[in-house]
Amino acid sequence: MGALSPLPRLYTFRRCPYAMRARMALLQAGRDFDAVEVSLRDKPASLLALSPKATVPVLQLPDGSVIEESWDIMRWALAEPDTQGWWARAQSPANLDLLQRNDGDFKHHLDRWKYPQRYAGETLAPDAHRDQAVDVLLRQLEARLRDARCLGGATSCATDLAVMPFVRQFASVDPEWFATLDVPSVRTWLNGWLVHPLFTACMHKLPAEGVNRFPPV
Ligand SMILES: N[C@@H](CCC(=O)N[C@@H](CS)C(=O)NCC(=O)O)C(=O)O
Repeated sequence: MGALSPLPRLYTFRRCPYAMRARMALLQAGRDFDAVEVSLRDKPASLLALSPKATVPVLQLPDGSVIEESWDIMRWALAEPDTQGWWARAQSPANLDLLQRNDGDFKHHLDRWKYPQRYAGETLAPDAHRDQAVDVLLRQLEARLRDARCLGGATSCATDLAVMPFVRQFASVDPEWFATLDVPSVRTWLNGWLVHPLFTACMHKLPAEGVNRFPPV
């Protein structure tokens, strides 16, 4: 009997939105993978050796190569073969613009609203960051989702997976306030994702130690 070939290994952190998008992409593509749950306060030496910048997620492939950015992990998982078009649909200029807004200005304002103590001394008050976050991303999402069920149109795509964990985080800072915000289509989209099998599967709780097979959907 030949030796079993090793699986890709994902260094991940359950609550990290970048790691969530990578896990959902791997699960959607049906890629089997091992996972290491990383403590961000005590990163394992194996992660630091692979990736000195030491952010999660990081994917180590069986040939030894290392992918250090969540969007690149999504590309690896989804692009070849892209049988269901999840990657292709995410390449439209409008969707790449949403991704850039999400990872850029939205994330900037989200952090300053969610963790005001980390950004004491900034000129804008936390609520002003909250409102900026709405303007830079949620209004665009609302306009898109008013006309289509998801960001891939009728079927989801990598953009849905990439953006959803951050909108979830935004909504959970002050759920009562979010419930009153005039973005009903975004709320419907988010609520659909929160119970989606890909999302619930990606939130599987790994043991704190060791290399563990990540359960498929
Ligand atoms: N651009 C990176 C960002 C990843 C990132 O910033 N992840 C956070 C966790 S959510 C992290 O690892 N931070 C490093 C730390 O907290 O030490 C990606 O897309 O993968």
